[in-house]
Amino acid sequence: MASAPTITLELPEIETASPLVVVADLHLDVADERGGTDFARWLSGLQGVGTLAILGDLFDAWVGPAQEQMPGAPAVLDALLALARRGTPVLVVHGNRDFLLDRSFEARSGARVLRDGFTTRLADGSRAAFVHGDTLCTLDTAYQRLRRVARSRPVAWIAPRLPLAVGAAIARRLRRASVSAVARKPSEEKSVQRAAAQTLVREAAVALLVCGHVHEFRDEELPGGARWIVLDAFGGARDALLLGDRALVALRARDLVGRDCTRLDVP
Ligand SMILES: [Mn+2]
Repeated sequence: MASAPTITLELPEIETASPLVVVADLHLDVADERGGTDFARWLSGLQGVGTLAILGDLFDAWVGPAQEQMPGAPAVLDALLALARRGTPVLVVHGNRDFLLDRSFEARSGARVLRDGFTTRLADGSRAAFVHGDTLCTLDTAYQRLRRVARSRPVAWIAPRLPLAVGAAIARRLRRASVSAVARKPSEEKSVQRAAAQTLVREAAVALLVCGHVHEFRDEELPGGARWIVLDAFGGARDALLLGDRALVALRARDLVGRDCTRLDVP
């Protein structure tokens, strides 16, 4: 078996308020005027959420600030901003499709962007780490190479300078490529690796690791006793995680709408 390269992540410790609600992999298509409306409605239906964390691939493609002007973007950006103004801080972790979300997005949405993920102390005093999950695909060396190039300085420099037409064209091509990528289940080799999850848990000294990326729920114990949860893509059967003062519940995101999330915190 090929040896897995070590990927060093920057996981700052962020203060979060309980209940912490976590979702991932929305893959919103903002080229479509209605591409963000369901999610925007979901955001405006949230009540009693202490902190909302979105673990990457919020957008199916994001090539820079020019995309803020695309037809479906304002609905999403406005709804994020409204939630933040209602007193729920929003954390957005970069996914492999929207790693160019930057300060311009932060200013427009009121959300805080975290490049690699973050750690936090949960209400019971234990520590947890939250990442997108692509960095756990350590056996997919071609992807990890691409990831390094995509996140290099030249790319970060050019992205905010792209005019809308160019940005939209690049996003369109990425999106076309991704339709098949989302439908196709990754092979075991290209998927998230238990060994990588175990390494992350040990290095970050956490008892819980939560990620998305592979769009398939799992909840398992890692050697050493830490818990590893992978969320379904948004719209799936277990696409949200609620971490409250008393309980950790995996549930359907749409079941949170219109309910006081502090009351869902039951063991
Ligand atoms: Mn992904």
